[in-house]
Amino acid sequence: MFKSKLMLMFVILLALLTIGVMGCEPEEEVDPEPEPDEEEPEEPEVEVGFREITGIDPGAGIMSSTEEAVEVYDLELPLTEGSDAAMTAELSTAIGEDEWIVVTGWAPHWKLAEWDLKFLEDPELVYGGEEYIATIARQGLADDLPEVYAFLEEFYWGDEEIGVVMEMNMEDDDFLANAETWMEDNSDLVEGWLPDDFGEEANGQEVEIQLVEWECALATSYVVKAILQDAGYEVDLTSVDAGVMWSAAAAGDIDFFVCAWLPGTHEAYYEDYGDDIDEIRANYEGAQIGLVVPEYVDIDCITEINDHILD
Ligand code: PBE
Repeated sequence: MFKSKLMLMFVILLALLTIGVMGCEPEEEVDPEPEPDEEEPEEPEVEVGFREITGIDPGAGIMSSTEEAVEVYDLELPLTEGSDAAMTAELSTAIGEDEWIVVTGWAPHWKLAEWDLKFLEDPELVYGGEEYIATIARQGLADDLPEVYAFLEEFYWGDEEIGVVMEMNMEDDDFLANAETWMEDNSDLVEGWLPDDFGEEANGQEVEIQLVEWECALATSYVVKAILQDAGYEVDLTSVDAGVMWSAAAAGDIDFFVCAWLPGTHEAYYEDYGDDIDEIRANYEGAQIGLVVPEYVDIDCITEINDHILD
């Protein structure tokens, strides 16, 4: 009897000890099994591949280069037409949804600062090499508006400058107000482009400029307009198609434009109109065109596009 009592006490003690020891152990954090209804909703599968090449305005040189690329690389994708603004809107949507997209792209453009993008390698060099952006005038401008011409002979800027203006334009599309702000913030640089007593010959004379609504052209053209207006010129700046712009300068219907892409992108226009215009100078160097995809798109070369075609 006594023995069995002792035995019982021993068992109880052991049990207590065991509970005590267990209680000292750091509590293991066991994740509760997720309740089925608490599970993450399944992400819809992102389709990996392309349905089209998102193009821009049909008059852009990059559109004819891309038609050539479609032939040279036998690309099984249609090239769509649109505009620079529509193309960046589509880029934005696709990137927001991690979808694959391939666009006609170029530098300088704010899209390259806004998103992680890459140019696809172009082993056949369909898109050519480095381009420069030129200021093209009608013949006779040097005689008719010498002061304006003297300014255009100096006007040249780089990534830093055009990048700031494009960024301002991306955030707020009051292009003229942005150009005026930039001009005030960069008065030393602007002064350096201007002949002495700039504006002396202005007297409200009209200056006609055209542009195509590419971001780089908007930035450059509005800065030039702001500078001329500030000096007392009346500036008429209108948006047109690239072909219209080249032919208008050749016909002497406008004074100048600042968004010619040479030697490759506007080569066909140069062949047609080169003899009848005055190429003043490069206003930007180191431009590039090509096919552009977001960095997460898992190809690096145009030749890989056909491996990723969606029906
Ligand atoms: N771009 C921008 C133009 C020139 C400026 C490359 C779209 C073009 O392709 O003609």
